[in-house]
Amino acid sequence: MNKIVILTGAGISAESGLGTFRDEGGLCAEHRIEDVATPEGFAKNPKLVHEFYNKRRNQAADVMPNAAHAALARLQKNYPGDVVIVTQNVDDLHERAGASVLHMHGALTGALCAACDHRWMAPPEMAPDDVCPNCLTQATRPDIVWFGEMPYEMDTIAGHMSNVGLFVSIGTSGNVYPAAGFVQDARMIGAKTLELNLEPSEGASFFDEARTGRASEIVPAWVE
Ligand code: BV8
Repeated sequence: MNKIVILTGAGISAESGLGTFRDEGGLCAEHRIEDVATPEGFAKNPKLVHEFYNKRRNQAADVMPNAAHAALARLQKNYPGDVVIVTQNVDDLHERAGASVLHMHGALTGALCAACDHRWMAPPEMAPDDVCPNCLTQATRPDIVWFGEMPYEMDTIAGHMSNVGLFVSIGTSGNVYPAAGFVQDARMIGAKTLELNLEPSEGASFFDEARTGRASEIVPAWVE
């Protein structure tokens, strides 16, 4: 019971300039989730989905990690092996701040072949007629976990959660499962739970403590 497990969502990257999903004018306002973040949507219109992720991949490459990403990387360095960061985000801002992170919903920097499961670094622009460098099939897709697909790293996450002493949720609305259920798993084994968010999330009532504010302010304050 000695691990700090931190779950982050789109809100931690908002102040770096990346859109969240459900806030005013967010990604959900631009596209229906069914059209751009499901396997069915990709099958129906792979060009639209590639364009959606190409735009986000290039936006993420153009922005910088903020003070919240930096504070979590510092915390991880100060407590080697005891601070686990699990992110729902598909940007690479945690890594670029120097943290190691588990991407449970995949990553914009990844490309995947649906035919042979080969993974490689995604080019800035992906297109439906791209060919897998391994099996040469035109079955490439962004290495992203869409709705209805099994999130990545679930066994590793469960292993860390079985030793969690403090669960911290940062910048997530608590709408998407199984991530939104982690706080209840933490409570079940007696961990302390803390929410750091701009406003109370859907799961706010499950947290022992909640601090509201902008991540770039309240996360460094909490880490210090
Ligand atoms: C699965 C990749 C099973 C795509 C994403 C149980 C109950 C109900 C539904 C389900 C359930 N179990 C499964 C489901 C279905 C579904 C689901 O949860 N649906 C919801 C909508 C009801 N879940 C799934 O399909 C998952 N798969 O369970 O598979 C299975 C089992 C066996 C075999 C096969 C399958 C897969 C879910 C993953 C979907 N992919 N992302 C992409 O990124 O394009 S989810 C997507 O939403 C992103 O990852 C995003 O991170 C995530 C969550 O959103 P948030 O990060 O919370 O962002 P949001 O905008 O909502 O909130 C931002 C927050 O930040 C706000 O609270 C705001 O106040 C705050 N904020 C804003 N600015 C700041 C700030 N905070 C601090 N500072 C600021 N400056």
